[in-house]
Amino acid sequence: MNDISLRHDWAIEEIEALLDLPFNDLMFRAQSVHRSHFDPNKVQVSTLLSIKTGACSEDCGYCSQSAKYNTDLEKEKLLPVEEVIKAAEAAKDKGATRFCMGAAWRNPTDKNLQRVIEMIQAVHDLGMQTCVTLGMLTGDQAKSLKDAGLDYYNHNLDTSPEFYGNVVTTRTFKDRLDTLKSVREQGINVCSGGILGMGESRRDRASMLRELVNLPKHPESVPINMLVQVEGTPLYGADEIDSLEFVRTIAVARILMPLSYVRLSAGRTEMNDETQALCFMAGANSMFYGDRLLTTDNPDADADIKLFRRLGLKFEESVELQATEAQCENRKKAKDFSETASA
Ligand code: SAM
Ligand code: DTB
Ligand code: SF4
Repeated sequence: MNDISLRHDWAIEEIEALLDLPFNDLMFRAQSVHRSHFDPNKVQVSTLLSIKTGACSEDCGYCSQSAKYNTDLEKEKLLPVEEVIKAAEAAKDKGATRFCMGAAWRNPTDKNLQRVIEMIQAVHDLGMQTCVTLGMLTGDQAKSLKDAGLDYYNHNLDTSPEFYGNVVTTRTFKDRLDTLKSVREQGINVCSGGILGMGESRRDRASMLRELVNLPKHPESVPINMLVQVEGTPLYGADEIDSLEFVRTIAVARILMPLSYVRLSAGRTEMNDETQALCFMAGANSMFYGDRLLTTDNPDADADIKLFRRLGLKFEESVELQATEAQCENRKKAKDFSETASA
């Protein structure tokens, strides 16, 4: 793998041309890119936990957690660290390698951030990769997260800059880019993607992908969510996206960002197995695993295991876990060796 072929100068017309390809040609290109950088039968799995739920000051039109909409959501204050550790242990037992903690905040206060840092350290100590999504961050806050050992920060662009005003008004598209910049400057891995099925056009999808690919460095993780329609939110009742158009967008994300993990994210409960299989064929190699997303349902872990068996897919082991196991093995060998040597 090398960086030489990675481009950051895509024009929207070039991306639209990819989205317009005959389906078979697009899938072939996406598969070829995927296979030259990844094992096509391995999928990285992350489990989500909402660590602070609802009562959010923002007006993101898709979100169950905004205080502005009446969505029947049970609010919850920032969880105690012990509760988060229990959930992370359960996720690890089920095979998740990354634990992703989400908070319904516009931005964290420094006091709240302190507790999140304790959570990050505790989850890291379980041997899992850590990810948090806490809203906008200052440079100093990003630095404290880096110092705490955070692996990934999730902050989505959500949609194209052109469509953005139809979805969110309480923070700007530029605010999002600024947060991504602070995260990147601290050397934290970036997880950033968006949502499809909010009434955007194909050009908007191309434009959102252009924003992601033309960042100074491609995000390491690119979650592609299908809108989960929540009753009470402004986007409830939006025109659903055609499933093949969703697959096309995944394929183009794979072609544009060959070394990134493209995550088939929210919306799997509403997809059939065949659509999900096409997403994996198109180059998605990551997903959320576990019965809950943040506030809405995800397929049961058992259903995902059955699907993986039918498709011959395997969970990717975390690089960290492999390293820990290799270290244990080496330590064991060293111990055995010194014991035989001194006998
Ligand atoms: N409050 C923080 C923020 O907005 O940055 C973090 C949590 S927020 C729930 C994380 C992301 O989840 C959003 O940016 C959006 O892309 C995605 N999301 C939220 N609600 C969704 C829905 N109903 N369907 C699909 N994706 C959704
Ligand atoms: C992302 O792109 N999708 C996740 C995660 N990042 C934080 C969140 C999906 C939320 C779906 C709606 C809900 O469960 O509230
Ligand atoms: Fe709040 Fe995040 Fe939901 Fe927007 S997406 S309303 S910031 S929780």
